Formats: sequence, C-alpha cells, structure tokens
Amino acid sequence: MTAPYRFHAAEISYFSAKVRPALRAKGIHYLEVIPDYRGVILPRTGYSFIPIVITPEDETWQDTSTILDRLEAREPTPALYPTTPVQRTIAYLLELYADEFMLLPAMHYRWSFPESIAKARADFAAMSPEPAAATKFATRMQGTLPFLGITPATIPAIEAHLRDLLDAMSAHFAVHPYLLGGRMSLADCALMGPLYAHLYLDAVPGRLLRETAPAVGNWIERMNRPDPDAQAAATWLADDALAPTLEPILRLVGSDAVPLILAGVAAFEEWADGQPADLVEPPRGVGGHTTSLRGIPMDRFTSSYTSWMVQRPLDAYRALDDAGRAAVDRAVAGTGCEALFAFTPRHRVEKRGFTLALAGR
Ligand SMILES: N[C@@H](CCC(=O)N[C@@H](CS)C(=O)NCC(=O)O)C(=O)O
Repeated sequence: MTAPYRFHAAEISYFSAKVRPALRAKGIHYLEVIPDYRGVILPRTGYSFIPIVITPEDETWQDTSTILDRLEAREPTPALYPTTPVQRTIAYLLELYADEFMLLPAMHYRWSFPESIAKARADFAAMSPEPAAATKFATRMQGTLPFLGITPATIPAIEAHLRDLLDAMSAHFAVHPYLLGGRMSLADCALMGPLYAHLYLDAVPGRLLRETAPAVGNWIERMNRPDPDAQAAATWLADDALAPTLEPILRLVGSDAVPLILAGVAAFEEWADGQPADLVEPPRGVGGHTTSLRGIPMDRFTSSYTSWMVQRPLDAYRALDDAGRAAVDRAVAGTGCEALFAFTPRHRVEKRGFTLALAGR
C-alpha cells in the first residue's frame, strides 16, 4: 500500500471543509492530522494557512483551489469538475462565490454573537496545544470583521442574503441531492466551507440552519459522508442542464455577490495600474475600497487574492468555443452573473510557488 496523503486541517476551518468531502468521495487513502504549523506548514509553505495536503511523494499542496485541481488530475474518479460548458463554468462560479462572498455571513455569524464567539474560542483552544496562541488567533479573526465590510450597518443585508440562500438551497435540495444533480461537484465542496465549517458548527447559525433549513443540514451530512461507489455511479443532470431550482441561487450570486466581487477586483486593478514595473508580488491586502450590498454602502479591504479567484470561472468560460460560451450566456441570462463573464481583467495574477505574482513580471 502506498503512503497516505496527509491532510493538515481542522473541523471548524472554512477551507478544510472544502477539501475533506473531495478526499472522501474519491476514496483516497488519507490521514487527517491536527495542523502542525511550526514543524510542517510554515517551513514548507512560508505561510500559516490551513489546510495543506502532503502527497504520498512528499509534495506539499496549499490553497484549496490548487489542492482540488491537483486531486482531480491525479484521482479523476469520481470526477468533481464537469467537462460540459455550462456545468463546468457554473461550478467555478459557485466556487468563487463560496470562497469570496460567503465569508461575509460565515464570519459575521461566528464573530458577532457572544454565544458563537464563546463556542468558537473554545473550539480553537481545544484544537491547539497552546491555548494562549489559540486565543490570540481567535482575537485576530474577530478583528477582521470591519476589514471584510461586516459592520452594524451592513449586517442586516448580510443576514438577509443568508436567509434567502437557505430558502433557495432548501427548495433545490428538495428535488436534487447536489447542486448540479445526482452527485457532488466542486461547487458543493466549496460551499461546504461556509455552510459546514462555520454556519452548521457555530452556535447561533447552527440553530438557524437546523430550524429553518433541515434539507441543507441533510446535504451537509451527505457531503461529509459520501459513498465513493455511489458517487461514481451517479451523474450530474443530463445534457449539461441546470436545475430550474438552481436559478434562484444564481440570481442571489448575480445580484449580491458578483457586483461586490467585481468592485474588489476593480480596486485591485486600479492599485496595480499605479505600481512600478518591477513590483512583482502584490501584498495580500492593497488598501481599501467602497462597494455596496443591497443598497447599503460597504467599505472593504482590497484583496489581491480575489483577482486570482475571479480568473478561474473567467478562464473556464474563455476556454469554451462559441457554442459553449453561448450556452453559458443563456444559462446565466437575467441572473446578474453575466457581468462577471463580460469582465476582462487588465492584470493577470499567477501563483509562483505559494505566492501570488503579477503575470509577465
Ligand atoms: N485561499 C486559501 C485560504 C486558506 C485560509 O484562509 N485558511 C484559513 C483557515 S480556514 C487560515 O488558515 N487562516 C489563517 C490566517 O488568516 O492567518 C485556501 O483556499 O486554502
């Protein structure tokens, strides 16, 4: 038997929750271990992010999008990435939404309510041999709320978005077990980050989910315990179709998330325009910008990483032939998601090792 993959991850970690169902659905021989920051993660990546995956050949994978891309290439069955134009592009779009926008309700519901805060702090402390370090980390996470745009003024819009999403997902899961039909995809995996690791496990939103959206709870449990044989035998909807019940979800993405994400990318591009030609590695945060959610102004820090994430659905869309792009255009018509596919970035961001760099420099 070959050595197992080693997955440095945590149950209450957003991005760990995105990768875990993929490892399980593919029936991969892996061990989930408590993150070893000092001994493994920092020396191998230069960063303190989880999750990371160490392969049987001792390669280090960091960043869940990269991890899932590589896992799909090495362990293709059951596939998580559709190969048909509409389903493939929508899977990347929902990954972008889950990773970038859903941080708002996930971080709000974890860090705005005393009951949630107390549980999250205790959960962090339990994960760490150094309770003082866990407390420091929790305080730092709590402190990021205003930088993400989570303030008393914007909270009602963030909460309204989540309620609408839970309603739309409940209606969808009443008909289909997964977002694209009969089996899980990249889109389901990505949405497990906010919906499982934060909203299901945290005290206050955990009650909201269980009381108002049991079908979402059932999807979460299914996602975390997939049967690889059943996944391999199941299919996404035939003929590259999207379920009619997915459309309300795409409308929420298009009306609330796409404008907010594009405002962040526009601010990054403006920053990048003004940088000297020898500036290669953008910092993670490059100042701030103002956007809005449901008509409420929102100030946020400008993240270089958002530009990298936006490229994923855009690259998938641009790789299609004319007929494929036309099919995607028809699928998103009227949802607001058209604005994303119409966007052409001036700056391309790429990964060099584990670090982001401005392409061509
Ligand atoms: N884009 C990265 C994000 C990873 C990430 O932000 N992980 C969180 C835990 S869910 C973390 O380690 N945060 C530490 C920090 O922000 O210092 C990915 O997809 O893996």
